[in-house]
Amino acid sequence: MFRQPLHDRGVISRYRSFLPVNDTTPVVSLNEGSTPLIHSAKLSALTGRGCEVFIKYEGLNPTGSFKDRGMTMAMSKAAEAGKKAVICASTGNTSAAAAAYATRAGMECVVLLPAGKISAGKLAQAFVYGSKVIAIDGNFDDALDLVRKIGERDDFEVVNSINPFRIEGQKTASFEIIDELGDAPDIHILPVGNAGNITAYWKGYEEYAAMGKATKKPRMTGFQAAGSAPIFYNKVVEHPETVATAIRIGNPASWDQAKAAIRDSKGSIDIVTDQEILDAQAWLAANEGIFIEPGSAASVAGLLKCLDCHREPCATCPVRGIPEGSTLVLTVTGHGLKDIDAPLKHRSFAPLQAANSMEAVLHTLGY
Ligand code: AN7
Repeated sequence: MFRQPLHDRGVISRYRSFLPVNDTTPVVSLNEGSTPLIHSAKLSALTGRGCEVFIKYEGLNPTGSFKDRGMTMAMSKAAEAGKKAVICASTGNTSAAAAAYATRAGMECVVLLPAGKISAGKLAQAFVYGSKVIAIDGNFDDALDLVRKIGERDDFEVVNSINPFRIEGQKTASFEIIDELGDAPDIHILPVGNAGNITAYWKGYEEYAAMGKATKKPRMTGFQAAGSAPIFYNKVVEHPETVATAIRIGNPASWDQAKAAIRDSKGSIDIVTDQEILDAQAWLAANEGIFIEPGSAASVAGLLKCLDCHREPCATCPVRGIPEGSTLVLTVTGHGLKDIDAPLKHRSFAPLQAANSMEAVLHTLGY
């Protein structure tokens, strides 16, 4: 029986022929990808009409988010080019991935973060993986502007998703979904921030379909946080705000590509409120045992919103009017443990109190 070498199990190894690498590219990997595609019986039932809903759980990547898929490519190509240092702006997950993969590659990593707007878990990751962390007095969009300028120098390779190799790596998520389902889904729902991921997924779906590996392509359906929804409102948001700090972005780098993906796939873009995001996060954890961060919950919140919607007809709705038996995939992009403050702040989770005895514990439980 063929066994893949232990040291070579990431997305570059799995999808080498679909990626811009060659035999001399040093592969920088943490065995990312191959994340679970989990069937949700409850969401399927809620959707009705024999539809099947699957959750692509990207929080199970090595640094806890989908960013690892793009980072293995960006870092491998930076290593191939002989770069010694990388830089990125981040709402927290890109910086976590960049920090880990740069360490793996033996490179220096500099991350620019919006001060005070990064979850503690993600900030801790940037530090413990050994990157240089700079908090700027501005938001993510300001940080990305700075990174673009610094990237014009030769010293640093930019590893934000304006680096095309990031998109290449991230498109492998679509390949995995098609490989597992045997075809593309009818609808793909995902959160949108800087819009690199929706761009990458669409690229993956298009490429696999062009190669005959899928008979169809899904409608790409993005959800932004209501306070940070530039694509939905078709206008830069100067001061984006949302509890979902991962997608607190007012001027997405891949804006045009995201619009093209939505247009070409007959998809849509819509918004969800912070309350809908937090409710969806709680719902998925309590109903399906999947704990995701608030930014990720935008996709689940979006589906729940559409199922509950009574606007008729609703131009942006990805769900109503879909044919019976459709397949939906929701990407949930980051692990819930990344940001435990958000759910703890918005709901009280005080433990029941009991004395240190079996009788007291049973009594507290009402037995
Ligand atoms: C959990 O880390 O932009 O639309 O700097 O962390 O591809 O930007 C994170 C984005 C969704 C949005 N879910 O993806 C960053 C950053 C989570 C995220 C998104 C992000 P894009």
